[in-house]
Amino acid sequence: TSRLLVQLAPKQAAATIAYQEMSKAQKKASFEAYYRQFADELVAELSEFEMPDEAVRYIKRMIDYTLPGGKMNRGLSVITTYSHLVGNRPLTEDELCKASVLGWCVEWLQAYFLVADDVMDRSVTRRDQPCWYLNEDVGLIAVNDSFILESGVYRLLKKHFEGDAKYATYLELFHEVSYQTQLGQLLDLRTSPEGSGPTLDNFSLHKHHLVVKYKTAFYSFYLPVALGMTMAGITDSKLYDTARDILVDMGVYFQVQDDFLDWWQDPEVLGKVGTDIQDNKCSWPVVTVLDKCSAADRAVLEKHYARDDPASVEIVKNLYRKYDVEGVYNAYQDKMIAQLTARIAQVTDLPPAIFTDFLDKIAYRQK
Ligand code: GPP
Ligand code: MG
Ligand code: MG
Ligand code: MG
Repeated sequence: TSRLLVQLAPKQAAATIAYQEMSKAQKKASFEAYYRQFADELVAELSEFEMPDEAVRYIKRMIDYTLPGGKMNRGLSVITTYSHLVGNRPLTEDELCKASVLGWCVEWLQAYFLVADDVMDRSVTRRDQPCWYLNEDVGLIAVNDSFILESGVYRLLKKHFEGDAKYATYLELFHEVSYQTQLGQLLDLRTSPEGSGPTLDNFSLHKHHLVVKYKTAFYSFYLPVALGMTMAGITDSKLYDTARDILVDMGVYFQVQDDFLDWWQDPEVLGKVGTDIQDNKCSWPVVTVLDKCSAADRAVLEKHYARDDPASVEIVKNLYRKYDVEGVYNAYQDKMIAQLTARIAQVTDLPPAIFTDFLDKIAYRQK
């Protein structure tokens, strides 16, 4: 710590920070401090858009409500990736700032998705508080707010990278990954049409894999690493392919966890109330049961899945217990972690720690 403080002290000189030597809490605190700076930058420039005070206050309140409070794994991974790629030497203040901009852009993108997703999923809570759209004066304005959050990504990129040789690559990455996520969200929603009752014939492990690969894996896992790689000056597309192959599968594992925790975990711990059963989602527990259940139990699911009624939800959960979804899940986790670890061990052209760090953050997670 003393070394860190000494290095941070002289503001004029290129201050250096041994990022890998910082504790988890220090990394988080540093990243959070940048949040205030970037949020304030976005709020400050609203005057250039002739926004009245009331609108400025609304936007500030909206971003302060929807951005902080998450685990920030995605954002932090940009910095970790970059740090590994430069050989874990101390980062300059400029490098740390740039990597933090990119990290917060991922968090801004995520806030945009989550605000919109909670409207579409009719969710109730997120990160231990009511979903943004449920605020009394918000409602469907949240749709436009999600667009404003998306624009935050491009405002921050413009402010910090316009003129930078990598600016176009950053833009391209955010555009590509956003489109993939929107396509995944389309599959998610079309596989669980509202008011139709269950659509079990559309559900399968294969369909589930496709949905989660697109709606979650690219933006949550590939994007942060690809940004760190771009910032480090990597241009060889083969290296991006290597990273994508591993990270997409890690992202699928992550969304399987999300689906499992949706019914299994205490909402107090999870910070959100699960709605997948009521929402007719093609989620991992239901496709796992469908894969092996009797015709009679399939008929029970036909009757009780996708019903917004606590008794029906309980009947579905009892089937999850009957078919030992928890046991299947535990075995799945062991298998995925072993497989990913083995694949990471074979990576020779990128620092394997990029991937092991990310995997360590999510392995056996409880929330
Ligand atoms: C998570 O699915 C998927 C997203 C957040 C992508 C949303 C994409 C858009 C284009 C809006 P989920 O609904 O299972 O997440 P959670 O359980 O956190 O609600
Ligand atoms: Mg949701
Ligand atoms: Mg959703
Ligand atoms: Mg979910």
